[in-house]
Amino acid sequence: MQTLAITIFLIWATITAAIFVFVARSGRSPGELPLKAYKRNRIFALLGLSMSAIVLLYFTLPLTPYPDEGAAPDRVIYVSGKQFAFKLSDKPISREDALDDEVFLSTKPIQAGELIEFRISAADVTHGFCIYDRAGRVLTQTQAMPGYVNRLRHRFSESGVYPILCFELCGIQHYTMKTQLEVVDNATALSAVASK
Ligand SMILES: [Cu+2]
Repeated sequence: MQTLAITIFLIWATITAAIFVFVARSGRSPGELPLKAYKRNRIFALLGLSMSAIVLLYFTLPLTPYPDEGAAPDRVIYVSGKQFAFKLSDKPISREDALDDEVFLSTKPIQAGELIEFRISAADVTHGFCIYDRAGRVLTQTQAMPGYVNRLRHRFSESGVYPILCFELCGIQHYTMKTQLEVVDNATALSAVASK
């Protein structure tokens, strides 16, 4: 993935540098401005860009999280960030509880496949709420901001323990700001209920 990213970056950087060199060189001998050709090219450029934008939107819009927006979530989990910890709860978290180090909150395990809506806020400064998979790849993320509730929807396809890390440099101990989320299979959740 890193190799792909650096390759794409290098290709774009080369194209951008080539355009700069071309423009810088063509500016040396201004000559007569061919007004007719300039106007025609401008229309072609506008049409070309508009068409590319429409095609790009057609292929990428369905990939955004919005198609889930109409559905009611199976579960709502409240999240509050503070320097330097996250609190997750099945009930809304008051500012006092968010700031109190003695108050411990937790959530019931999530079932794989459920549509989860995280309602994320912060008690002091802006933090990031970033869920990783076990391989260390980012699954989804948003900011945790004081005074705002950001909604983040996600469906965990597999059971497991998912690390959550702060994604925003929020202070000197930012790197210690982490928690985790347990996701269980439907079968495991049902047997846990049955054994009670
Ligand atoms: Cu942080």
